[in-house]
Amino acid sequence: MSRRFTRGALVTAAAVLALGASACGGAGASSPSSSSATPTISGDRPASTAKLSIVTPTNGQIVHGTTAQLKVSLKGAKIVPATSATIVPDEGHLHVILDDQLSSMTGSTTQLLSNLAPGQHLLKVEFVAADHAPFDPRVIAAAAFEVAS
Ligand SMILES: [Cu+2]
Repeated sequence: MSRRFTRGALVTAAAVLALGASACGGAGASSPSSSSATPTISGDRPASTAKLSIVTPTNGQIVHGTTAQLKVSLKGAKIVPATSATIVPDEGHLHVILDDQLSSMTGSTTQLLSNLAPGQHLLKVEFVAADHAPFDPRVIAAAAFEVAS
């Protein structure tokens, strides 16, 4: 089993995330008179059949030490390598976002979060399509937890 989520892919996904965030803020600038003949590349994302939730850490949990076990429940979809440009509603992978920073992309529903600083943290996990971009509506779960020394 080779490790397919390379550093380069991670950087690409971070850029995609950043683009998505800015696109969300500045939408609606296009002229209504523009023809619909132009094919859209980034629009019209499919909906997903996935149901995602964070099992641990639980929302409000206090974690002792510098690590926390992330466990995700994913139903209605399966995880595939992030190498395909073919977008299927029930196939994708997970983006783990800690404190609004993309922490990892993973094909696993369990992961040890390490090097956690003391204090409050906001954890988000998103099920994204094989091209790293979100579904519409987004399949995302969040949990806030606190690291106590
Ligand atoms: Cu990704």
